[in-house]
Amino acid sequence: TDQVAIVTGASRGIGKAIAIVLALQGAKVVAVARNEDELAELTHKTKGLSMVADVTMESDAEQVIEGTLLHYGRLDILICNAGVGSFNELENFTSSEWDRIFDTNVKGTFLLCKAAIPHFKAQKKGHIVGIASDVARRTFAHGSAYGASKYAQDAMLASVRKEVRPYGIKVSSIYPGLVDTYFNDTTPGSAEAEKTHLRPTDIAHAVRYVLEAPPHVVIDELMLHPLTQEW
Ligand code: NJP
Repeated sequence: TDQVAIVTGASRGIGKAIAIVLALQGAKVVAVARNEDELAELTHKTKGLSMVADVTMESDAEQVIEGTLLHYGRLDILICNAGVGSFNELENFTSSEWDRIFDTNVKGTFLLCKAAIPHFKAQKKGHIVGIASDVARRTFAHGSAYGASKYAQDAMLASVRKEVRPYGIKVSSIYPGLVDTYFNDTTPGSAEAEKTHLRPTDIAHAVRYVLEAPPHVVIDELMLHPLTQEW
């Protein structure tokens, strides 16, 4: 397809894999993140566009949507993937770490959707894909900040799904289990993770599947886990 897709958090991990898989499918990919060098390396592969932007900033979010429309003249798909997490007992979280997690995961998704939806409504077409988490559906010790942010992001997108459906706009949420990325300052590629984690490309193929649903079908939710993960 020649669809235009914005992928946030595309410099590494899951977002990078999504950007590459969509580009291989023929999409024009707009890769968004803060790290300019990693983005440049990616767009060399995707032959798409990259935009240095911080999803927690309203002006950046607006510029991503406007810049995409200026460059390609259209926008079909928004993948809200940028996200951060860290894990601790509640009383050990600093207020600023709490804010960083919520600003990125919740507000970042809000700001990108807010900027894109008027455009999707005007064209009576569009697809928002949120990379949520299985922890939007379960709780665990040390997950108060991250888990609460993912429940919030999930609830927001579930509400938005009902708001935009009358305009022919799809909202799909993907709930991965453990994925081998740079998340929470880890380094992918360890022998242990190979046995216990999904790969970023597993999530990218789930995104591709969701996007390929026929026009009259919307896949609202898709959860996937490594076979070895208990949850
Ligand atoms: O993490 P990582 P993942 N503005 O650290 C970007 C969810 N998830 O791929 O800005 C713009 O490798 C950052 O780029 P940069 C998770 O909650 C994961 O695992 O240059 N971009 C980088 O490209 C998250 O929603 C697992 O630093 C910002 C990317 O985000 C999504 O998957 C399990 C940004 C993070 O890459 C991708 O995470 C699960 C900002 N303010 C859900 N802040 C898992 N890994 O196990 C960060 O269920 N980024």
